[in-house]
Amino acid sequence: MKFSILSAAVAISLFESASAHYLFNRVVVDGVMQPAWRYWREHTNTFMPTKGEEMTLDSFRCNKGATLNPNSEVLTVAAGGKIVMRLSTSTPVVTHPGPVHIFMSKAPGDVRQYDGSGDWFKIYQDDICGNAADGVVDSDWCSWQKSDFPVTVPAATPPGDYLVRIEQFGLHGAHVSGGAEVFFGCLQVRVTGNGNGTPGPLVKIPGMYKADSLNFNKYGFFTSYPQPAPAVWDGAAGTSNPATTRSTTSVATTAISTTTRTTTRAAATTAIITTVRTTTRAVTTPSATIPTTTRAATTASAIARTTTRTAAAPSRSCTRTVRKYRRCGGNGYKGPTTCAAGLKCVRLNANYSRCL
Ligand SMILES: [Cu+2]
Repeated sequence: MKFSILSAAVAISLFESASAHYLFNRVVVDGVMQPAWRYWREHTNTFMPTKGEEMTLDSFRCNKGATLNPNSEVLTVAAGGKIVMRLSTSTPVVTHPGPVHIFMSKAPGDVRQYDGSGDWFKIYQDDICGNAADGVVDSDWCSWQKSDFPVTVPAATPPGDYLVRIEQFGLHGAHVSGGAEVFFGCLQVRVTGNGNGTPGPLVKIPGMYKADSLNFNKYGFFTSYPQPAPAVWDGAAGTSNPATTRSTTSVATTAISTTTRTTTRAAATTAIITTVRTTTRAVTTPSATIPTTTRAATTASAIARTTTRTAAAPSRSCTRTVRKYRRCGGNGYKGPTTCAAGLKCVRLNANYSRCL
């Protein structure tokens, strides 16, 4: 039964592809939605996703075409207070399965003059909120069909100007190497108060992800998502910097279930990635009842992850071809237009052509 549901999900997603993207450009203050781009670092990438090698460029900080604007506005928030980011009213909800992450980076002075080249730390992440025991489906992701993304600025955040960057992944194409889509943008925030914490672990953007860091096969059976580094700041002391590793190990106190999973994926290139993952989780402290700030210290959750490349990835070609049933043309489409070998780009209507 479950298997046929998953198969149906695969079939549906082949048709959904590029048709429903989204853009973060609103903020809700005291329940009132602000005008488009108010307090944001405005960019020119509209609702288009960023993928693969593009994640290694400076434009991965605040998106393509984002420029410093001395006339833009800065949102003032007290440390410990809440920020509510919202999607554009023309792209109102998240329609791709994947996690949400929110980062901050302190500006040396006025955030309107800061390019985001300093250190970043994570203040929020989510992944699976639905019942995952029988396998995760798209609607189990916390951000699925959501338009508002509230986050609490940790109370220990030192006062000053910050870029606050939200990102959401579309993992429907992430089974192909470099195929994960990222939707993101930066808010300009001034934190007040007298927080004296040491945020960390710290990462740089770009540098946080490689072109293939977000590879993930959502079409297999899975019950959890291996979040990429960095870990969420615990809101207290800083930690040493594990920015480039995805391995996290913490001590489990009362582990009662152990799952070992082995997945072998052939990527679009000839690279073969073998992933062995062991998850040990104590159920005596349901993580849902533990506040995010103390979770790292108290949940008995140990994840050890080992990734072994059995073949080096060949250099990627700049020309991408479009797979069967995927979009290849139509009004407003900016993606690749060449279909994979043996397929033709067939026009369905003025707005949509696909490879058949
Ligand atoms: Cu998409």
